[in-house]
Order: sequence, then C-alpha cells, then structure tokens
Amino acid sequence: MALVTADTTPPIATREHTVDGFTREFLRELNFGQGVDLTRASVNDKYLAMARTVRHYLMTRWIETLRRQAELQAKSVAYLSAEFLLGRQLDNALLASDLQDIVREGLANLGIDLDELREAEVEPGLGNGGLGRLAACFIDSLATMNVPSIGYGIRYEYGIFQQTFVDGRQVEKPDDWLRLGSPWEFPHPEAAVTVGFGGHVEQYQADDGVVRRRWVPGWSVLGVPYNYMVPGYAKGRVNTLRLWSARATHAFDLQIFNSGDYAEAVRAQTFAENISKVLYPEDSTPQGKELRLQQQYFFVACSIKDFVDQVLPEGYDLHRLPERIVFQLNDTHPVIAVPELMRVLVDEKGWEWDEAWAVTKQCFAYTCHTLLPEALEVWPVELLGRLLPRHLEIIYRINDEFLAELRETYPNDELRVRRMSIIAEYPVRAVRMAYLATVAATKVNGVAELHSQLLRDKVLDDFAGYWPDKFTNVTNGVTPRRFVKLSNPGLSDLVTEAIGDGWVTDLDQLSGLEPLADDAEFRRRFREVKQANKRRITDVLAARDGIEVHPDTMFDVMVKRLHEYKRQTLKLLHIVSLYEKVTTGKIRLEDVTPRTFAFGAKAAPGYVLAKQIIHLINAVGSTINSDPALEGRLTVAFPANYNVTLAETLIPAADLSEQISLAGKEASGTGNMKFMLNGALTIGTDDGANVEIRRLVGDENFFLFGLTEPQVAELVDRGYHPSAYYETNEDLRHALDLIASGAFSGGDRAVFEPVVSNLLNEDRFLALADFQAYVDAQARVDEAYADTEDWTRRAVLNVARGGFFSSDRSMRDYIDGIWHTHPVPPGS
Ligand code: OX2
Repeated sequence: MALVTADTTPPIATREHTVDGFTREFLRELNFGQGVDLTRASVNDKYLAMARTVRHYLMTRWIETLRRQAELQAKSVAYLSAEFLLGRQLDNALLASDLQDIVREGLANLGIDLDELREAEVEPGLGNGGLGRLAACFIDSLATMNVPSIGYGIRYEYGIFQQTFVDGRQVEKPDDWLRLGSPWEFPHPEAAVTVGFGGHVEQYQADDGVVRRRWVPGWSVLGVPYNYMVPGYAKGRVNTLRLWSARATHAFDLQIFNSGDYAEAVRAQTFAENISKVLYPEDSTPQGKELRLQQQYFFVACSIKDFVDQVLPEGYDLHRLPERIVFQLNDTHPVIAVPELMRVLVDEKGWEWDEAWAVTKQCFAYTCHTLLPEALEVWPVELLGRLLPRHLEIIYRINDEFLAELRETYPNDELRVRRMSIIAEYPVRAVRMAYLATVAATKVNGVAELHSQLLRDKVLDDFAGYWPDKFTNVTNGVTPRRFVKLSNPGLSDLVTEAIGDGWVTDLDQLSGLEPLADDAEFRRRFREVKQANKRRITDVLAARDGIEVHPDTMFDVMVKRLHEYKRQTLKLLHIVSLYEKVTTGKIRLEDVTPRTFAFGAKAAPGYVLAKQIIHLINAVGSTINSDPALEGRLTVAFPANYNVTLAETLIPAADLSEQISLAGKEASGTGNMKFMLNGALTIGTDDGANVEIRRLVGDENFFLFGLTEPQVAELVDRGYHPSAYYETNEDLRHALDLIASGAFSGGDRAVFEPVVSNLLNEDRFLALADFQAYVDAQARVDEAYADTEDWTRRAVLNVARGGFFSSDRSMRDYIDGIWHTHPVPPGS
C-alpha cells in the first residue's frame, strides 16, 4: 500500500530524544555521512557529524513550520539584509532542540568532549558589526515568537576579514569560513534563479497592442539559494534564512567553452561568482563600488523572484501581495528592491504603472541605521544606468511623480522640491537611496529614540514634514538567548533560581530581581558569577592571544568597530594620561584602581586613520604591559579579530561598558545593551540607546558625561578649535605630547604624528572637547567601584532594568507599529 496519497500528509522521520537515540544518530552520521569510524575521525569529522545530528532534531519543526505556512499563507516578514552576523550555530541549535545534556552525555560515552567540538566551529561572519548582528537577533526573536518570516541575504564566500596584528598593525586575512564545510546550510541548486545585469531597454508592442518597455540584460548570473534553519527557543517555529550564492549561468560560459577558449570561460565564471565572493568590510561608510551595487541587486532580485515564484502558491493574485508580505529594508543596501518589484509588476506581469505603484508602496518598510551623511548611500546615475538601465528609468518615473505631487503641496517652494528629489544633482547626478526608500515605504524607523528624533528633525526633516505619520521609532534589542542564556550560564542559573526561567522569552521578568539588589547573599553570588566569568576570559585570552590579564582587576571594556565617531581615542587618551601621571609620580600607583582596559575593534581596510589608531592602542598597550611597576595594576588587552564568539565570553566578564561616541552620531548601539544585561555599568554619552539605558537604570547607576547633541551642534556652528583644549588642559597636553614624543614608538616621532595632528587640527568628533568630562566621569567610576557592595547593587539593578532591550520587544514594536503580522506556531 502506498504510504502517501494526494490527500494524506506524508510522514516525517522522527528521532529519539534520548542519549541512546542521539548516539545512534551520531554514529550513523559519522560512519555513513563522513565515511570514517570513530578511531580515525578528526575533530572536524566529529564536529560535522554531531552538528548534522543535532540539526536532524530540529528538522521536524522546520518541516512542520513550512507545511503550516504553505497551508495558511499567513502574512510574513521578509527581512532583506546584506548582512547577517550569525555567530556560531551549534550552541543555539542545542538550546533550541533541548539537547544540551543529551549530547554532552552521549559524546562523553564515546570518549568525546563536547567542548572540544564546539571550538571547532568557525563562525559565519557575514556581517560587519551592529547592523548585521541586529538582523541575526531579529530573526532569532521572530522564530521564538512564532512569527512567520524569512531572512534574505547573501552567502558570502568570505565573511568579515580575519584581523591579525603584526607589530601592532592590523593586517587582514581572508575569512575562509567554508573551508572545512558548513553543516548548517542546505543548498538548493535546483531552485536557482537567473538575475540580469547591464544591457539596454527596448520598446515593443505587446499582444494587447499596447506599447511597452522591457529590459534586455547584457549578462546574467545564477543565484543559488542556501537555506539555514532559524530555530526558535522552546518549541517555537523553525524559520528560514535564505542566503544567495552567485554562479555563472550555463548560457554564459558554454558558448565560450565550446569555442575552445577555456581560459575565457573560466574568467567569465569568476566574474559571475565574484558577486557573492566577499563581504565589503565597511561599517557606516559605503565604498562607491560597482561590485557592491551588483551584490545589492543580486540578492534582492533573487529574493523577490523567489518569493513571487516559489513561496507564493501558483496563481496567487499579486494585487493581494500586501496582505501576504512586508519587505523590511535593513538600511539602504536592499532598496533597489523597490524598482525591482515595480519592474516585475509592470514589465513582467503587464500591470499599469499606477496599479503597480499602489501595491509596491504597501509592501516595504525601511529602517535607517545611521546619521552620518557619508553613510547614506548614493549611486551615481552613470553607474546605476549602466548596470540596471530599466531600474533607473523606473526610479526617474517614481521621482517625477513624487516631485509633481510635492509641487502641488508646495507650489512656490522649488527649493524644497529640489531638496527632496530622489535624484541629487551635485557633485554628480546620483540616486539617493534613503530618499527612494522613504518615498516607497509605509513606515520609516530609526533604531533608538534619539536617533529617530534626529532623523525627523535633521536628516529626513523635509520628508517628516510631508509625511509625519510615516516616521516612527523602534529601539533596537538583543536576543537574551544568545547574549545571556548561552553566553553567561552562571548569571543565567542565578537569575533562574531567583525568579524562574520565564525571563528567557519574557525579559521584562528580570524586574523581579530588583529587590535582590539589596540582598547581601544574592550580591555575593552575583559577584562570584562575575569573577568566574573574568577567570573564563582570562583563560581564553591566554590561550587565544597569549595575552595575560588579571581577573581581580576592574574589566573596562570597549568593543565595537573602529571609527572616529565612536572615539576609541578618547579612551586611549584617558589611559595615556593615567600612565603619564603614574610614571611621573603625579599620582601614586596605590591610588589607582587596578584596571584591565580591553579593546576589540576591526578597522575597514581602507580607513587609514582608523588603522593608525589601532596601531597606537597596541603601542600604548605594549608599553604599559611591559612596565613591571604596573604589573597587575594597569593592563591593556587588545585581542585581535574581535567577533561574535569572543564577544560571548568578553561581555559577561565586563564591569564597565564604554559607550562614548560623540552625541548624535551613534544611531543606537547594541553592545551597550548586551553589557547592561550582563551586569556591567555604563560610562557613556547622551547618545543612541544610551539615553534609554540611562533613563531605565537611573542617573545614579550610569556614568554620564560629555556634550549633548544640541551642544555639539552649537559648538560646531560656532567653530570648533581642538587646539584650544590642548592649550588650556594640562593633562590633555601631557598625554598628547607623550604620544607625539615617540614614547610609544621607540622614539620615532613620525609614527603617530598623523593621529596626534588629526586630533589637534581636525578632531571631527570632538574627542578633545569631551576629554575632561570623560576623565572626571572615570574618577566617579573609580570612587563607585571602591565600594564593592554598592557597585554590585548597581550592577544587579542594571540587569533587573534591562528587560526592555530584548529583541523580542523590538519585534513586538515592529509587529504592532509596522508589520501587522500574527504569530503562527508550527504545529497549531
Ligand atoms: C549600525 C549603527 O552604527 C549602530 O549604531 C546600530 O546600533 C546598528 O547599526 C544597528 O542598528 N551600518 N551599521 C550601522 O549602521 C550602518 C549604516
């Protein structure tokens, strides 16, 4: 008898959730999958077999999720993002499948140490920093909250570069993360789609007699989808992340191949496959690179085609698209999706323009992540027209109609109309992607209250005046699964013992810890956890980087991309000043709070000043660390290649979180939230989400310093002269002079001259203006830290009041205010 007929649901393979069941599966994977026996298996063999076994346990939920979705066609979110900075997958999969104990025991029975295999996993670094990590947190929350959603992005063959230091200088190495195979991906070459580029647009008479325009691409590539499971916590949905990989089309190379020019055929293939070759190592500053635009169009064209042709059932009425999908644009990188959807509807489906625009306008929402003018993407018309000629036409028409509409509203204000044009005329004619996104989106959101306010008041003020209801805020969040539960098991157990484990999916429950801040025994245990976390990172830094730190010092941590606006130099000036005072006897070493200053930061390879700052931090570090008098008192730790994996052990060990960007420059920050939830106190400016952190935790539990955004604006307006601070502030002068003297560069005064002279003459982000306020705030930190009990009390309050910063809450805000979707549990 046939097991499956048209009207029965086909059965799904099952797995036994026991140690024996796991062991059987694991051996099968090892023997039949990897083709090795246990005695001969390498660590990588065992890791791959184990990872594949674990994913089997999630498969039922994945299949059920997909079936349910096919059946219900519930409204979904398609999160379009050029970056997903996932971090290692194994621990999260073990947590989601509730297999942690089973796997540990099963492997131990076979003489295998789970921790050794965990270390074999190479993290997929498919993002630069906050923006990519945020996307990863969001898809975790969506799955946990049972929200139908799909992530669409690029499967870069090389992720964010591996950073090494050679004589203190950053040297980049390619991130060959796929070298040993990735057990977490499911390639689907049979579902590949074709994407065109270049060529021209032609006019033709359609069957209905109407004259239409269509794109005749000059070349095309294949997009091959790779699916990744996005498992929700505790039996939630297993959603899908679909990343696209570029391949040469057969038509592309076969012809050349047949003509016997093998070299040319290979060249053609390389050209096509370059598109998904490497992640651009940029954060907040775009490189005007053609390949980048190719990447952007490549992944959104694949995604839209995939959604329309594969995900939607056959015959779906696209007029109802807004009931079925919302495309969330993660910054401007995917904005070319707007003219692409128009092209599909108008050119391919034969719709009228107005009809297509009415639908398209309802399908997109846009998140802006920056305030830096240089980070707002702009594509020269020349480039866009060459690569995507039809899209440029469509953008022009969208703009023409938009400007006509504006002229009706503002009849005598041509200046305003020109300001709001999607097309910039200067310095070259170019498409402003943020404006295009704003015109097309149902909602535009910033990522923290202050940021959203500044978007409305400054960056997109004309648009906010025109469409006040379009603008909204969703403050970022982080997933408590990865960044507390998994990365800080000590704290996690302590919290669960105190208030139960509901906090993992309802982070507001952390408020239940509030009274325990006054409980001496709880504080003692809380400190014990922090101390254990410091010992853990001490071991990691010794093994990973050969760096020696002292677990009984204050851990003062600044981890984020290296950028002038984030002001790593400000922290460095504080360290140098302290060093200068101690070594000249201005302060006694015994009076200095023992501190470990930890940095983690990558600089974009082309960002010369950022790389010089890295060199300087390392130079100051090696001078301080090699001074025997300072041993155990002052240490600078700058492990290379800061990534998600390192963050997971470093953040739980921190006492002090450095969030010291110039006010009005950091859109949100998300590291700040991770530190808070792990019991660090923040020293920070009134910037990004710091504002909300401080409001929640209370002024008395936050070390605020520095100019406010309006003060910055005023100072810049008046004319900012950094040298004036140098001249009037003795400590600052001594610190800068010490760097300039060559004290950290073996007497060579030239090495750090560019950094010093940039600070003295330019200092775009007002580090010198905030120096004294920062040093004063650090003195308040020292004073507070000296009272151990009270410091712990404040640290507990940081955790207790951090519930707001769960990415589950961010998702709720998006759902209620922007997406209007509903949860659908997998088996419901
Ligand atoms: C980052 C922002 O710089 C950061 O403030 C924010 O927390 C993060 O995005 C997530 O919203 N590229 N990276 C960012 O913005 C851009 C552009």
